[in-house]
Amino acid sequence: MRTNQPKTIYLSEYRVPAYLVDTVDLRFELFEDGARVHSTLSVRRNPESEAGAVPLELDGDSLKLESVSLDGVPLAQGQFEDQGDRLVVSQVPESFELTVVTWIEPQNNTRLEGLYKSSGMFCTQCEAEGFRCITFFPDRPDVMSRFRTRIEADSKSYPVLLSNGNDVERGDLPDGRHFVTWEDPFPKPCYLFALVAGDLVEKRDSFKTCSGRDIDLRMYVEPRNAEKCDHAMDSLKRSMRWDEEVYGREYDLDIFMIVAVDDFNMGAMENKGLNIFNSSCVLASQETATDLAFQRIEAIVAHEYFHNWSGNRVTCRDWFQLSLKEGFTVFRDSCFSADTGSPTVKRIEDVTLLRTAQFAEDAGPMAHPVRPSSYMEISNFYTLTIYEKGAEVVRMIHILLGPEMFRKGSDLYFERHDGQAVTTDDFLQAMEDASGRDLSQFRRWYEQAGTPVLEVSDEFDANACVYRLSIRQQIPDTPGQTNKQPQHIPFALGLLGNRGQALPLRLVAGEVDAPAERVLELTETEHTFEFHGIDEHPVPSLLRDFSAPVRVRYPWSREQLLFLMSHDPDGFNRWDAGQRLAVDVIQELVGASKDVAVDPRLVTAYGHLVSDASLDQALVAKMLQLPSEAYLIELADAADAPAIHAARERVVKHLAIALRDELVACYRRNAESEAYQVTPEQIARRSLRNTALSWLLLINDEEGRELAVRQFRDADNMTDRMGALRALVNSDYEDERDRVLSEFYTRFQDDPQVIEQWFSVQAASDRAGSLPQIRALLEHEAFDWKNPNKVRSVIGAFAGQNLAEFHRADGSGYDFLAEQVCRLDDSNPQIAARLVTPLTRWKKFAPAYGERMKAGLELIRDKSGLSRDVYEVVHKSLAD
Ligand code: B3K
Ligand code: ZN
Repeated sequence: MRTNQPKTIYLSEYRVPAYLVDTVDLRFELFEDGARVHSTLSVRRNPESEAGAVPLELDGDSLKLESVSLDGVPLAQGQFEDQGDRLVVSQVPESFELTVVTWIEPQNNTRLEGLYKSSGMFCTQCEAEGFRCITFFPDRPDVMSRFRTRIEADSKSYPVLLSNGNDVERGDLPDGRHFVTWEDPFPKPCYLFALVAGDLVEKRDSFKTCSGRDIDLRMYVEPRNAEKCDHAMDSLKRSMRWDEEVYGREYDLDIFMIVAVDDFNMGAMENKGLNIFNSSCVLASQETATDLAFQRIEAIVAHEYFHNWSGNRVTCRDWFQLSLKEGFTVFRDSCFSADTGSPTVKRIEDVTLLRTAQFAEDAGPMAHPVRPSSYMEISNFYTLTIYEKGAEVVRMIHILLGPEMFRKGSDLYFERHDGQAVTTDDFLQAMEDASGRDLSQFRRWYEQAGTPVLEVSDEFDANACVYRLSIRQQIPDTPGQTNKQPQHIPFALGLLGNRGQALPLRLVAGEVDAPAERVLELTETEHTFEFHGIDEHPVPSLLRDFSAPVRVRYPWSREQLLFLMSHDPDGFNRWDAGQRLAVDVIQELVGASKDVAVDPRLVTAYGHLVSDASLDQALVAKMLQLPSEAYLIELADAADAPAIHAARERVVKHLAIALRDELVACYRRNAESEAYQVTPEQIARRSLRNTALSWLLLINDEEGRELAVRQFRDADNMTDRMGALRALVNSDYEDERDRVLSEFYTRFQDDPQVIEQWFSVQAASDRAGSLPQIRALLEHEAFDWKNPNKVRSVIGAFAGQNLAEFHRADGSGYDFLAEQVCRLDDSNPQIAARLVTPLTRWKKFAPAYGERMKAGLELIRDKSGLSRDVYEVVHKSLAD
């Protein structure tokens, strides 16, 4: 057991850097057995620091120091101290040049932080603290420097040598080697540094900016992926245009490059002018990528591109401010996706993720504010709270200020802070200054963790024609935070009359031209609003378009929900009413005897959705997806995952039996005839037919089986092929399951991104993903422990989606996960720490499960040499 507890870092201890680095001159000598990094820094004392003539301290991690010199003079032992994670030079002048030479071993770097090798190429990942694995440096985002980078490598194996900025020099060297020098004119923090060296093909395109400059767009991929770049390139150009039109932001360098890398810890990275992507988040073709993948790629390409302004030109002062760039950029990419596809569907997808996973995080042991005040390992704080809740917080500012004032605020923010490293407070200040609005109470969204709960009650006074709505907010305690103050919440609502008509919302009697929708601003613990001139008991449509990241409690009757499902003019709330109804019906059946019937009204409502082709099919496709098991668990008090799984499956089967003919008709109506395109209409059609298929297979329908087998064989795109595969894998047709799985593997075995999907469709299935089957997948020839995507597609999918199997009463799923986390902790702590997440939720489950989950955490806790990443997650989860 580890005795050395990792240190906690506090926001309150932030001090400006004692030294600044104006320029960095790097020279990389890349070899097969390692790399030598020569780094020359021009350093000067920070005039804003009160520290004075203190020793210079540079961060380092896993470096072999070869030499240090100051102003060209080698330092002798005693003039500097190599403390492993720190290089200290005790006597330094006010300004000087420091040259440090280090030796590193990218080929043995399995953590995938710093410089490492992936399928034969060199690449980097420096955010948050990876640059210190390359050379000694003040590795903090408020030190911004101009970088010049020379890369030297073997010409044959590494013909392509890339770094940030513009290539200013290239040439040959002795022994079949060559070099390229890159210069980035924009000062940047070292976390945005990037280097790539490999044998890659280049795909080129160009973009003319709003001011008429031509930008060279380049994608670099392995030769076998050359045909999978079009969608990302197209998404990039659309993002560039959108950021000009919506935010007035023009691209700044002359080149923009994207590189695809197979081994990557996350989705992608916004390095200045040289974005590096996980292959699965950038490569796509009709035959190999699903609609979901196409959409994800578009969103991630946009996200990384948008960071060029929200993140790179204006960056974070320290890592507590991470949501400054991440929340804002997620908000930006989400608006971009809404503008290019269906806004309602995009909103539904965002809210589904938020309510399922972020709310769970907010209610768990790792809950933290959007601007945390402490951490042990910053990699653990790239969370749904920082990203998704952070985006919701920016979205609320957009709602409160309105689009014009918001744009004024963002213009001011970019203009005021261009080239600076700033805080979330600076962002809010710019929004306040531009709009004249007071956001002081709103700041609590950044400071208080936990999901606010709004208890809504109402009464109708028929005599006075007044409808009263009372809203009480309460923010639950979270680790280290109690007695929270009320937050400033924009609450959008409408009222519907009993014919479905929208009622005018008169806040004072006799108000003329009252709107049918209002955004109420909640600032107190309790408010009561009176709506006048209402002559019937209305049905409230609350929190329209999910105007705030909160839980709303209101005692809707099933009749009211059915009514809202078909009448609410707010598409999001129509969907949400359907979800609430389905949740209510499923919850009633959890652990109940077979005598408790499935509410027939659900069948009627779903029958209408399946059959009425005049409805918005994109919305219908979403409405037909029943609430996920993960969401049902999140809503439960003492969750019993297998019982929830059984109840949910019972409802789907009931619907499928009752609507069998309608499902077949829906399938046939949505059969594809036109050429494949990723449009909202086509996506909806494919989604509908594949939902119909999966329901039919769940009830062992013979016609369904035939349709699925035919679709699997004949599909001209991965969405349909995968839809059929998934339906068959999750059916009781065992022979077909095995046959299609092996046919699929044979066909796509050379494509790692497709094989990831093949792994996860099995690992997420209660039919194909029992524990022995999961163990067999880990032994499969295509499985690779060093590849995070493979690890996620088997272990992550099992523990995150195959909930009935993972939560087996004997605890074997938990022990299995603990075992894999311990194994991965030695090679890749970031991935290991992520995989622990399902176990951290142990308090959410019925004690019989929770206690065993806790035992799994204890197994991990007792492993020797635990990484800081896993240490933090496990210890916080076990704390009382
Ligand atoms: N900024 C990166 C995330 C880096 C994560 C480091 N552990 C990707 C993004 O959010 O755009
Ligand atoms: Zn980001």
